[in-house]
Amino acid sequence: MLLYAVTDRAWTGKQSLYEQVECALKGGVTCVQLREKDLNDEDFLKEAIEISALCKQYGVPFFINDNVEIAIRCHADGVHVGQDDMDAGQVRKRVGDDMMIGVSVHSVEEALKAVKDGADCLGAGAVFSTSTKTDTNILKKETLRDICNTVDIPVVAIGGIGKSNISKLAGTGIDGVAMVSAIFASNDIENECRLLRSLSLEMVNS
Ligand code: TZP
Ligand code: MG
Repeated sequence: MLLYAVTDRAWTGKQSLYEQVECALKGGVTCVQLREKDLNDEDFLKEAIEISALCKQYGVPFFINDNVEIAIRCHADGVHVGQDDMDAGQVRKRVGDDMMIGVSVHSVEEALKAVKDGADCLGAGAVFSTSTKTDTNILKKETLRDICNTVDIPVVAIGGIGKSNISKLAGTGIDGVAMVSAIFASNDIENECRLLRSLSLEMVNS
């Protein structure tokens, strides 16, 4: 959970998403979430099967965002749901005990409910302002700290994180950082991830 890459095809072109994810894996990301907001199910599943196999080669857990059925069909390691998606308790019933469930939370209450519903990890944010997701508010650092102090499952911060501000998250108790644009908008994803990984490690250990 140290360096969690969340995909976005907005910056594909020179490279396909598959190639971008491979660069991220070579650079040392420790988790990959395939986040597709506009793809039809057939293309989403095809891509999920390919990227799932790629992540397996690198021994890195692979999550699907939102779409529980695609997660089941591609044998993902996990599925990540937001507060507006299928309720985590329902997801647990659908996927059984073997698949990890990640849940987006914005408060201690949501975090506690997610744990009760069977979540394995939490994404908390947005910790900084971001243009990648528009329907999100800034989560106070104190709230992030409270969430981390309250639950005993891994918590990953998300939203507007990049190399210039990772260190500001030190002391919050998070287990790692999730990023979209800092990784996928980079012109050199592999080296960027190498740097982000070492900064993340420094942050969680400080
Ligand atoms: N959830 C909360 S903020 C966010 C998501 C998916 C977007 C994060 O994107 P970026 O580019 O790392 O700010
Ligand atoms: Mg969602």
